[in-house]
Amino acid sequence: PVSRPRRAIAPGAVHVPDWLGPDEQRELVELCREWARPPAPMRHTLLPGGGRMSVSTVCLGWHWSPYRYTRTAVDVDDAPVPPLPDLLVELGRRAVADAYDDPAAGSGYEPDTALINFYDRDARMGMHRDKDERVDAPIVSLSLGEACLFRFGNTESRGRPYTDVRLESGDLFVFGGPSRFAYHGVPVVYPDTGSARCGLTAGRLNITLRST
Ligand code: AKG
Repeated sequence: PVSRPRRAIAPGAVHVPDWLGPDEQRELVELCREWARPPAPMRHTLLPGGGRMSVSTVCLGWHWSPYRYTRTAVDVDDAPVPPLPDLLVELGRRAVADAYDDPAAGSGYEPDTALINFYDRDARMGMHRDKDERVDAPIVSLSLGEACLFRFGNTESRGRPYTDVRLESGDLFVFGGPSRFAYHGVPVVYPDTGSARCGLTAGRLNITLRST
């Protein structure tokens, strides 16, 4: 297949379609299945207001229990959180270097946490900002499985202006700098868009790398 062109969505926010090849996608899907296992398995995060997130999530490195990071999975039986694998740190560095076309930005990137979200076809993520991590490091996002609508907004409000981007399996999205605190969300996962090529036919996985 012909790769689609890399696109700047906003200052500091870049979409790189087809960034992961099919072999890398399959390897990551397989690893996500391992990471989702006990003792701190993938679960629906409970929000302090009483809500329950529709995505299910597993954390590596540090555990996100809204709205802070902890060393153990405080809301999952206080289980130990697996370390962030070197493979993801290296992938994050390559992602930042490629997205910004800047090898130095890539080698300076030090993620210490991954959040892995699984979306079934009814899952959504409301517009929010990633505010619980360092401001000076970008967020790296990798998509696997079914395609979704990713809404990338502004830093002031959940509303317009925003840009709607279709994220497909293998796509990379990096946002940092002036876009680091932009509101973003996933209003819809497109059903029946998965392919066995990536090892995940139903649902969508999203891996975000972060520096706490
Ligand atoms: C988050 O984990 O904070 C996200 O916004 C995930 C976005 C996505 O699933 O593409």
